[in-house]
Amino acid sequence: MSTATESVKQAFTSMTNNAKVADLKRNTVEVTPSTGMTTDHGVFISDTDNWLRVSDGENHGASLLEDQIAREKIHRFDHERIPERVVHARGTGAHGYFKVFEDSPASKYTYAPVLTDSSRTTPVFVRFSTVQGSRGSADTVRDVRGFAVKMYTEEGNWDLVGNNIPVFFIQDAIKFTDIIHAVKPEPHNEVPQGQSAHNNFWDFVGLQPESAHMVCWAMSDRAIPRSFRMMQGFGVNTYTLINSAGERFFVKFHWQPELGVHSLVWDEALKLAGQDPDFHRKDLEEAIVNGAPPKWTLALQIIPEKDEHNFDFDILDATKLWPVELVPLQEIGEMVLNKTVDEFFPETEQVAFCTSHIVPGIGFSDDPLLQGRNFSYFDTQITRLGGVNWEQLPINRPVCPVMNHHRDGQHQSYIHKSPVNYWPNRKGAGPPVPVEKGGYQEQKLAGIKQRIRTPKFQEHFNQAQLFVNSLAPHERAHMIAAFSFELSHCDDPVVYETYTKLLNNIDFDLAKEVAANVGGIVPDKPGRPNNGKKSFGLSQLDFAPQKPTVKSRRVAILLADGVDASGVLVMKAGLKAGGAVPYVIAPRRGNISTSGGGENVWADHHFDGQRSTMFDAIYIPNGNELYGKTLRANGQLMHWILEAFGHCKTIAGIGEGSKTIAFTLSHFLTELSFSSTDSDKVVTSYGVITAGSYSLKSAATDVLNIASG
Ligand code: HDE
Repeated sequence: MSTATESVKQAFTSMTNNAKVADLKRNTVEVTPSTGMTTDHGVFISDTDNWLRVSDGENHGASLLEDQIAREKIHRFDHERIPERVVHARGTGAHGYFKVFEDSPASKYTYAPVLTDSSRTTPVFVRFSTVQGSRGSADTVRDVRGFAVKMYTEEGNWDLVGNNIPVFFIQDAIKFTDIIHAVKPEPHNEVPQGQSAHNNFWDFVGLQPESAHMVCWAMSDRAIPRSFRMMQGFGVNTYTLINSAGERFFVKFHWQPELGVHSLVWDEALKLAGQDPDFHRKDLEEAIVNGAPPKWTLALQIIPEKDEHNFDFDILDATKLWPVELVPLQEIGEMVLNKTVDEFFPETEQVAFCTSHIVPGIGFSDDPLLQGRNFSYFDTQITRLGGVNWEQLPINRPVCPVMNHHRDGQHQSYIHKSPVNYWPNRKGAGPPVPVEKGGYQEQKLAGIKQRIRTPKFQEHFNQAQLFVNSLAPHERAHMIAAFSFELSHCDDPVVYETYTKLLNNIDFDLAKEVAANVGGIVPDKPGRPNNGKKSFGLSQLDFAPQKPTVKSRRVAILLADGVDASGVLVMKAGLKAGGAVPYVIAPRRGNISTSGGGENVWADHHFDGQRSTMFDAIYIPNGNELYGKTLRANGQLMHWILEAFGHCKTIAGIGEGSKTIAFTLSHFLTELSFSSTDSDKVVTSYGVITAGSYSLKSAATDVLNIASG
């Protein structure tokens, strides 16, 4: 998919001044053609194609087990796979950096240099993921997205392991096994893959109302992002910060994408899952190698310790967000992802995050979900990465020194030069010794040991209503469709009836519509009154990019023999100048003849090799009369136009191109009239409003400006 050459990629990579990337070089093997092939113990190999066997030269005899070369090759292959992550198995990652703004207010709240020192550039590695599916599942399924950030700070690694949704399904970590068992493929037949649309998930969430708020987010457009680059990230859990005066604050972390928040529409997501299961993975790589590195602003929500109980929800409850009207966002720095990985397995697969990895100046809260997570992440790596030394793996090791008395274990790769491996020891002050001010000091503990949930943890619907009330009409329509799709996939009436009943506690009209669609019991009165509240930042429309841009947007230029070459070249150059990624698509891949006998145009793909779903916009240039006729006789091309129109994408054309668009749309959508068939005019369409329409409209304007310029 990538249009950039390897040299562009390398040039870009070498621009990256990144301490972690430099550190990884210690383990990076430059594979050169002149390097002779060896076994793992370094002996040269002269034949890797034929197993050593007994033969008289004419007849094959037995293959010999003594052939170390053959045995090693097969051994190594037999053990290539490691367990996939028990959740978030499917993902992709990139390197980058985090930098604090010069006017960051963070030093009021923390002494952590990573959040306060604007002279620093902190290397990061970020892994985005889906939750439910296996490693090979599709990218565009309806699911929560993981947003895990590892910051290699000078004080040690800080892992902010977040999601693209600000709340979670459960309040207490002890329920994690249950929610994950319920959402994962069912145990008797391992169905479905990459979906929550099945009995067990809806059975569980119907009986566990604390999940109501998060379920609404998961049924919203947030769960089908257009790109990892166009979604927010949230730490979700409540952490703490401590400043140099010893004052403590509760904090929530937010990543705000520069490109705004955009989603696919469901039909696109479904089709892409088959047409291009790696759509998000490739999108991230394509943006980075084409010089459009994604960027996020890090913002904090801060609550002073003394105000902990001043809210009608518990600020330690991960099923609740902190409305920005009550706790405003404070922007403190930005993160840029500007380098793809060199090899997927040692970097993206072996990277291991732990919520318990924090640095001095940042602390935990008593959030019961976070407390459980702090146990789980370290623990799960032991199975997944084969032992306790997984923090020594190149991608996981800090860029600052690591020094302690931990020893041995499987895959120990450090050699410690010391006669003692315990503390205290007779060497007295000899290293390593505990230092005066280390991490993990600022813990607050109170209370009596009990298995309880406090009263505020028992209210589950207020914020679900807040979320639903805040959605734009099209977002609400998408949510109704999503609930209806999912519950239609549950064939047990107990399941869909229970859930539609629960929905009535959130929104009467929503519950009525969904129940009617899926065969639930349609309620005749609300389950509880609607609180009527709304909040900023819950609708995606609140995240229009500050500067609308076509940067990194994929544009398909559809054409056929007889096209006007200059129209194609001008448009391509204009799009490239704007940072967009144009592809030429024609009835066949290869040279396409142009009108007037000019230079041929190269088509990157044929009409059936790609689909409109893979692009943000389509453009059809002008050409000669025969060209126009050819276009209008091509059913596949019409499908491109109609499908893109149905997905509310920008469609533009000039001359015969514009005629073709108008012909197709008015032919198939007879209730719509397109007045502009004038061959000098540009025709555009973005149909009815849906998610992402803001950006698509802006993209349309930009494309047209470029085209007309
Ligand atoms: Fe995770 N989660 N989680 N989770 N989670 C894992 O750790 C867990 C939760 C999140 O790209 C596992 O290394 C528990 C919330 C991400 O490698 C595991 C609980 C949030 C990733 C685990 C939660 C997340 C994981 C599996 C409830 C959003 C992928 C593999 C108390 C803030 C990280 C691994 C990557 C991965 C446990 C809930 C985000 C099993 C027990 C809430 C992004 O340790």
